[in-house]
Amino acid sequence: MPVKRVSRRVAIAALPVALAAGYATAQTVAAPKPAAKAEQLSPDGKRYLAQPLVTEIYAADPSAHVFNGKIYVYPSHDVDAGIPDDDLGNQYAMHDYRILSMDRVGGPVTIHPVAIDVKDIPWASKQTWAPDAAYKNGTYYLYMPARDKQGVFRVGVATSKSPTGPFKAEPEAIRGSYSIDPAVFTDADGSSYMYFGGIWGGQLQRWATGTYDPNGGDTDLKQDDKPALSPKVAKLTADMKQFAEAPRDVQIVDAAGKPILGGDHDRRFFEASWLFKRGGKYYFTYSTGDTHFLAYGIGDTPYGPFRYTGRIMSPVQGWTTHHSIVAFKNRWYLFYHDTQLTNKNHLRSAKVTELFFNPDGTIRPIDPFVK
Ligand code: FUB
Repeated sequence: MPVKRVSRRVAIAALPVALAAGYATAQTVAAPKPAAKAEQLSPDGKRYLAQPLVTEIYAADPSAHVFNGKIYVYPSHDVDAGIPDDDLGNQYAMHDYRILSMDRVGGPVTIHPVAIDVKDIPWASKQTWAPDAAYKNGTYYLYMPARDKQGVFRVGVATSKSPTGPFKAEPEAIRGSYSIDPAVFTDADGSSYMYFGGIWGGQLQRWATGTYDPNGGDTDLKQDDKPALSPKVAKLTADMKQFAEAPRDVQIVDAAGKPILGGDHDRRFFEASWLFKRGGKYYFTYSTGDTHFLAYGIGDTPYGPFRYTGRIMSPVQGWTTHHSIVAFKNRWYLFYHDTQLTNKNHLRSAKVTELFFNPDGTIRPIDPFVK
């Protein structure tokens, strides 16, 4: 999640003072109130559709799940390490995870204490990026991408008896894991699958040949007339801690069944995989990265192929766009982030809005700004 081709960088606002603080205990904060009129406008004069879930910390890449009748959001915990923007994403210098929970959308949100810090992840060195979580047989699993000691992104797992941690990390990253943005989906038969990958700062292009090539930085840029680099999927072992198979390509195809090409930046996969099931169909959703769309394809199995179907959300404020989609009390919700509070690409706030489907199962696209 680098900053090449930044097209919408905007002025820097003052940071809320409370944001630097960590909390030793959980903190419940009031439901987001409508901000003052001036605050509701983006730097280019647009009015935000939703307000940040919390303003006490920065929370990005929100992976939402329903556990025990509540919504738990597993975000990246954005911090400002004072690192200037670069193409490798070093400015995204997160080092721990804080979990959010709520009894209802629009109600108070609890910010839980640090669930795990990078210093307690034996294999990791830095950059705890977009996580996801899962539950099985009384245990909660936190899936965490981070750079290993050699600087290569891997995905590891940590466990807890509580959805909010503290989590204990496995000593090693998941064998055969690489790149970023894990999303774990559990099907009705109890099988769980991890979707992952992200190009550019997420290093997926360095794995194009199947092994890590530290000089493989431009692979995706040579793909214009070839199938785009694919996100990956692997079934998880019964204990949820390893891949049960070698990762496979997630195929995203056009209406004719042909792979989306690398040059098709409006539709090709960049990062931020998510998968949900509705009406017997599997929806693979993702970010197109440099074109800033949340997009989706629909398939008949968890492995795909997924036929590109359209956009979920048009560009938010900020360079990155990332999301999750969850059903709760007979409604569907899109969790996403933007940079409303800071105008800095690496200091983001999680938001939520309701998601609606058309009778044919397609998604009604969302504009993050109110007209
Ligand atoms: O938060 C760091 C990275 O930014 C994530 O891994 C990407 O999906 C992007 O949101």
